[in-house]
Amino acid sequence: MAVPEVVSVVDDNICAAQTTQVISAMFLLQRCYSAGAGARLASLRRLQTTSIAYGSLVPFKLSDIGEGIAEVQVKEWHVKVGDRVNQFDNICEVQSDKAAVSITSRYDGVIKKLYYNVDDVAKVGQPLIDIELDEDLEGASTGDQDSQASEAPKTPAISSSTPTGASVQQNHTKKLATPAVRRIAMENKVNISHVTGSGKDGRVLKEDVMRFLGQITTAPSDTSYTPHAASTPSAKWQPSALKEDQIVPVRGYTRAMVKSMSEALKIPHFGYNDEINVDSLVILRNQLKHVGKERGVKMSYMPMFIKAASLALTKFPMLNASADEKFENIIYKASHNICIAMDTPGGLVVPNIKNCEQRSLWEIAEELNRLHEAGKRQQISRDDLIGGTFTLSNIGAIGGTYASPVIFPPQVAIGALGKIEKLPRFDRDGKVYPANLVKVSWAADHRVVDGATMARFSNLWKEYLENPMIMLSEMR
Ligand code: CAO
Repeated sequence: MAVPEVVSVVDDNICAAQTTQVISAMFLLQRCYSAGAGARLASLRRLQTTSIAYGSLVPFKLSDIGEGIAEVQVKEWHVKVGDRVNQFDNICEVQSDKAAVSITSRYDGVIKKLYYNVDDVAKVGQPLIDIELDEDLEGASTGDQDSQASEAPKTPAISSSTPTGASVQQNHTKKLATPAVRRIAMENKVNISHVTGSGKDGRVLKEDVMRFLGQITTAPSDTSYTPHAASTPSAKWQPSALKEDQIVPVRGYTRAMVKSMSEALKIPHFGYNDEINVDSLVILRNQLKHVGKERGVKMSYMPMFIKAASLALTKFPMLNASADEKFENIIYKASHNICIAMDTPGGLVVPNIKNCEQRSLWEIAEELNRLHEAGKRQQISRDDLIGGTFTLSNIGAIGGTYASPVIFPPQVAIGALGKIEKLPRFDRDGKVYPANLVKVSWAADHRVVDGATMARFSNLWKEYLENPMIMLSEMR
């Protein structure tokens, strides 16, 4: 059972971002507008920028997308040679080993060349397309990454017929926004200084302007990235037998799995299994399920497994821990950020529910519902993916009894749950009855956790689940 690290990536080219690509712009800004970078970029603009004249051919490069990613796979082109594109138009979908991302144009012009075919690997820093520009771009660079990422303060000329023209122009220079966003604001006669920016350092994004205009009603998406349904083998699976060998490049989530699971294999795993009688839990869950319907919260067994784990972790902090790089210190984490292995249309994703130690069952259920829905739409935010401290994998939602879960580095423990099933067991009077049972398979890093500790932790977790009253009595 593999639980790969899956984190989001973004692309600088999404400077002219679509509504759903806000985070891309935010990441860009984070890099471009950090204190030191600002001055550096300003000087870069002065020294390196060129005025690109109407009809100039601009290579549109794949900028640094962070997270140490050097290449991406081109999944789909939305344009072909000869197509006219405007800023914000979707150019293509790319997939790194961590996430799928849309690339949008930051220029108006005509596509002159596509450098890659679908499924080719595109290198960061290399051109994706050539665009023949519609107009002069004072201050635009011919593809230099920093200049491209920098914000040339090219405020469009304001018509004197605009009543507030002068003040608008003045205010426009105060707010952080890309030229493209400024242009949208200007075209819609929006004073950008009146728009609340949801980007880094209050930067105004396209969606902020659209929200200001009432064209969208969603709240600013703070950390969401724009993943798209990654094409997985299951999505393309054809039930016909292969007539010849097929070569499938290792891409997307599989690549992330290769990395994190290779890392995980350095960990000496200790396994421990047990059986939990969930008769009482089944009754409790059925009751809460009905309450949940009224509250609009789906209460499955998972929130109970999670809360019980958090309560048990309070007494066994060494299982909610990670070692430092040289393995000289073990850090016991105060927060119980419990990761949930999630089967999504894009593959396995492992978001975490933050601070489970402070959350009620309902709050955990709400978070799980939110993540589950986001997972189905491939819209789990980066924040939800980072900072996990312990993992539970409910493979039993699909089937199975026991598993051999693989620790999700740098964590030190993981538990996998099998399917809850009715099996004959003895009651206290020695009579056979149909018991509700679930098997748990734990794995722990044997450098940090010994077998006895794992067993004691599991016993406590089991006690909470077999006697939910004890669990409830220990909740704050
Ligand atoms: N045994 C029996 N029934 C189960 C169950 C289990 N282990 N887990 C879930 N169910 C039931 C739920 O209670 C729910 O029942 P109702 O329809 O009566 O409410 C139903 O199955 C559907 O549950 P769910 O899957 O929608 O919700 P969940 O909160 O239990 O689980 C999630 C959410 C995301 C953990 C799960 O959907 C999932 O993706 N599991 C797969 C994890 C995985 O792939 N692990 C492998 C990782 S390594 O490659």
